[in-house]
Amino acid sequence: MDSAPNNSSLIDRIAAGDTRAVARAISKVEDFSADAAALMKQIFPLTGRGLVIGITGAPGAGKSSLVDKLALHYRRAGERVGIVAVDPSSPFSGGAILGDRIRMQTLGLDPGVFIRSMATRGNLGGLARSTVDAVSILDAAGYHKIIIETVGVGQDEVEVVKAADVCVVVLVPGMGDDIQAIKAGIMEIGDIFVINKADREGVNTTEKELEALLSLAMRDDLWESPIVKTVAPESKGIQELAAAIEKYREFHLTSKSGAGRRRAIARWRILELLRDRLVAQTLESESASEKLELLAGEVASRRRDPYSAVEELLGK
Ligand SMILES: Nc1nc2c(ncn2[C@@H]2O[C@H](COP(=O)(O)OP(=O)(O)O)[C@@H](O)[C@H]2O)c(=O)[nH]1
Ligand SMILES: [Mg+2]
Repeated sequence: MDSAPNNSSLIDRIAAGDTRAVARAISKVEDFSADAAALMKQIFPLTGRGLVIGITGAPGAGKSSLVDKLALHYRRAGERVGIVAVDPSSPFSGGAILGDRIRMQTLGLDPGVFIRSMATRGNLGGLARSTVDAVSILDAAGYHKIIIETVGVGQDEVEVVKAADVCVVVLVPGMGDDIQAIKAGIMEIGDIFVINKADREGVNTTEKELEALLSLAMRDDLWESPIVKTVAPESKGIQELAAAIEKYREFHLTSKSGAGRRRAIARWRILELLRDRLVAQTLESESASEKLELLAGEVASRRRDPYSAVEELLGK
């Protein structure tokens, strides 16, 4: 069956901002359905207008609360907001966390807000790719601001946030041991740092520690990442956060390093897609999937090494 006419009407509906079409398109990229590649090719020329904001941080840091209030802030300015929550631990789309469900109920009633949870399906991975594709679909649908919420733990999530136009790292007072983890990975990717739960004790100490850390690391683009203190449930600091995001957007668009970053993101997207494609192609047939299971058993029981297992899969 020819899927092109289907796609073109779907594209038209996405371009017109039809939320049901948007939801269907995102399901297609999540499921890696046969016509997803054709769809994304048509989506591409419609993208590049919205601002993509990545928000990351430890579980419980207040990311969802911040997204909630930030989205409200943008809605008051008349902007449409798309939200993509990446939760690799949740096998359900819809999000299993109570706070997220409440958020979905309040914001979700607003037709100017689109909320979607992404979760890994099966063992083929592809979460990073499908998330970035979902962002493109929302961009094509004319959402002015697209916010990605991810837990800053896995490599995939860090990559996804790196693919945003602006990366916001959320911390809380009294980080203690956390600061080590932060140094290790997430620190370099923050364009803006938020100390949320600023109503708690230790906020000044944390700010000083963070300032000290940031002063050690000079960025290539010479941007000095600001620190914004927030109390999300009370909407405190949201205005300042939005202003910092806007300031970075202006800086990013005008600086030379902005072009370099866009190129790095483009390269990452191509590689990610290539990786997904090759894995999918290699494991396409049922016999290959069975073979994977067989090989996994052999490697686990040390009868075989993983390198020759890969050669076996590729060589069929
Ligand atoms: N005291 C205080 N609690 C907060 C603040 N922001 C969020 N919380 C609470 O912290 C918990 C986790 O928030 P949530 O937004 O779900 O965090 P997430 O896991 O990072 O998305 C919830 O109970 C929030 O109500 C804050 O600024 N101050
Ligand atoms: Mg959350």
